[in-house]
Amino acid sequence: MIYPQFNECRQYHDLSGIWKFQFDPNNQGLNENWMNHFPKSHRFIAVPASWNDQFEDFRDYVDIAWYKTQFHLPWGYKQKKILLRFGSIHYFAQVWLNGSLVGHHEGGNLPFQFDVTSLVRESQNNLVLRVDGALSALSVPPGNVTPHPLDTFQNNTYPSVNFDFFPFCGVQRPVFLLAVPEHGFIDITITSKLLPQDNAQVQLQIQLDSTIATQLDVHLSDLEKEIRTNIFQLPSSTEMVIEVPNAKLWSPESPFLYQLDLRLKQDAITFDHIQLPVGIREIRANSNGLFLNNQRITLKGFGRHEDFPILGRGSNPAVLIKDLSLMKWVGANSFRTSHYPYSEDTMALADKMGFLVIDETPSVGLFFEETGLAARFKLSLDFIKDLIERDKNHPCVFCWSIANEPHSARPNALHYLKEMIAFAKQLDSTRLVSFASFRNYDEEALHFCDLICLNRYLGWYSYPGCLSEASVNLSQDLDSIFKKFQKPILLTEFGADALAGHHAQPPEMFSEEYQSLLIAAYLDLLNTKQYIIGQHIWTLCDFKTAQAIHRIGGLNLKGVFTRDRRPKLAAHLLKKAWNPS
Ligand code: BDP
Repeated sequence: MIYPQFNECRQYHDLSGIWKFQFDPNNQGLNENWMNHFPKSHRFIAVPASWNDQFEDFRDYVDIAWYKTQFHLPWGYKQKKILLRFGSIHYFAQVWLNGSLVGHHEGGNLPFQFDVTSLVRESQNNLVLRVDGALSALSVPPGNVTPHPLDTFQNNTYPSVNFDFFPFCGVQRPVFLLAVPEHGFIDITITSKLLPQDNAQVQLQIQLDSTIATQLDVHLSDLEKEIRTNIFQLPSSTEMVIEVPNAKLWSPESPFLYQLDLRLKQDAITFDHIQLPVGIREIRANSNGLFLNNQRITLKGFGRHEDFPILGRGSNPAVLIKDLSLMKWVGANSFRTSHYPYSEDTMALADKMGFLVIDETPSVGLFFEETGLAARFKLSLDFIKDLIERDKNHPCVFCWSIANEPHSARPNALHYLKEMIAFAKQLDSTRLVSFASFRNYDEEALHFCDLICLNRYLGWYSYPGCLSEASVNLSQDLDSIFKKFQKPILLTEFGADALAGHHAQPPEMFSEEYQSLLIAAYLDLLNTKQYIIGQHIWTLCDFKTAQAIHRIGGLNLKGVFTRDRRPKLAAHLLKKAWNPS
């Protein structure tokens, strides 16, 4: 799916703003034909943003709600193919345009689009959505599931979820009306390869509808030459290699992006045009470490959440800039999109600002066996495919994470994890594949990963308050895992809750001092181990969770910044540790 472009051939119109909105706790809307007669008693809602924090009375509501907006077809869109594109709706969406059902989509964090050319009118278009936020044993992530005795964590939360973040619902990313050429580019895959003597290749796989095209022009910025191809020789799927002498490589320190322009022409007139940034870089991992462009690199960064007061999980450019700037300020060069795909803006900005990203699917809290396994497995594969299709051209993505902390003690888990990892590798052989594990050296699925990602909470959930015992045990734990699997290890999570402004001497749990000391102790230990390729602190900022006995104020306080992005002591410590003068 090509990200919306704005040029002489493709346009988009952002439908974000204030929409009409109606909660539907009794599931009346379908019977009462709300797609044609939206209730007069409706309230108003901001799009994009989760619905939970916009009102005083429905914060914990994770069920059905309806949205409505109206739009006119912008000038110039009439002769084009018209698509409606949704960046993300959580969790299940049904879409009606002018009373006709256009389609539906399951899954809260990936884009989907529908061709509405035959339904759209020049004016007064009514767009209505029915959004069901409920999670179940059949959804990914699952929710409202009774914990299994083999599960380490027995979640008892309100709302009931199988993970540790608030199940925000609604239209959480922008809705675009797109005008695209009727015939044109369908998909582009860009890969790059380093060659000796600073040369490189950019490889393109282009899928197009060549019905009316007579010529394809390819241009990579900074290179003198334009590649021109006679389209009659091209099948609808074609490959092409661009030689790049003295290539400028992409890295977090120097995130150089070439610009690729692809133009489809009919009799010398351009009728489709795609522009994409291209970062040339190569990544590999082995027991000696992680290598970017043949140089060993150490990852410093965070697990994060898309989370902010009032917006919930709604995307907002200012919050995004703030978060990536805070990470640069601290000296980070990497983050993981824990525990779901982040906005497309996030990925584009990570390319530009220089972050190496572990791109994670929404498969968090996955369990194996019991009700709905087939449905969860199918969805997990669908989401791997959709994520790779969406993000495959981003140089920032170096690793796909197919799950966070799957409950893999159950007998069936190994088979399913193996299949999921193999599927990701089959779709993309140019990147690493892994998942974040909370288990020990008995996690047999680590055999299938290119890189071992571990989440560890010694000094917090185990050895609470006891940092030296935590360090000793962590050290043994890591050594035994490396000994068994002989693969590089990244600590994808470690940290401690700290209530901002709460201090203690001697340090104790929940104080800023204890959080800093725990992080410092981990960094000291990790820096002594050659097989450790990096450190991701859990987390960048405090974030909202479901209510639970261990979540004061419905917040996970492991942020080194508060939820409103103010630094705790640990942020200053990291800044020193990651920017040695
Ligand atoms: C880890 C989970 C993460 C939680 C964290 C915690 O991966 O989502 O927020 O624990 O408890 O196990 O803080």
